[in-house]
Amino acid sequence: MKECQGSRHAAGCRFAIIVARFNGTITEGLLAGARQALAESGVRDDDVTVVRVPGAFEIPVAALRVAEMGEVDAVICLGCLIKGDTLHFEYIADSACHAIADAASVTGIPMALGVLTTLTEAQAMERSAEGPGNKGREAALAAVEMATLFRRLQESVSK
Ligand code: DLZ
Repeated sequence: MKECQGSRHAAGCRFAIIVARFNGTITEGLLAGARQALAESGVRDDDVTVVRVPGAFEIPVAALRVAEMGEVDAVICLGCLIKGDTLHFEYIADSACHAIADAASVTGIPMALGVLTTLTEAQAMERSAEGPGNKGREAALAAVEMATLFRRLQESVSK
């Protein structure tokens, strides 16, 4: 029997990070956490492409386009939606999350979801602060695991 799982070491893997500019203070914190986690996983800076988009709504189409180019092992999606007084939050959160999942399914490229959906700015600040609870970091680690899993899977089944 063969078993296969990803690793924490992703040297040689290539990643794209799609980051929304909306709620920029928060998303820059997520980006810093993601970049740090990739560096700790042995990923070279040259193997990381950061793509900036206006808001969370634009993340999926950018993720899809990058994945379709076939040059990355995984895509990390970073954004921040904070609940306001209108229904915008629900619409954007729902469509962004579904479309990111669809983009991953259609392309077969793993996409890590690092889009915060919080009730308050304080909750978003907490989840984008430096440290182990940073959700950009968590998303990057998931991307590392999936990227390395898929590379190993390729080796394992082609033996
Ligand atoms: C319009 C909007 C609103 C109200 N809230 C957010 C938000 O909390 N987080 C976010 O990333 N983007 C927000 N946007 C912008 C939309 O994502 C999108 O960029 C615009 O509707 C233009 O398509």
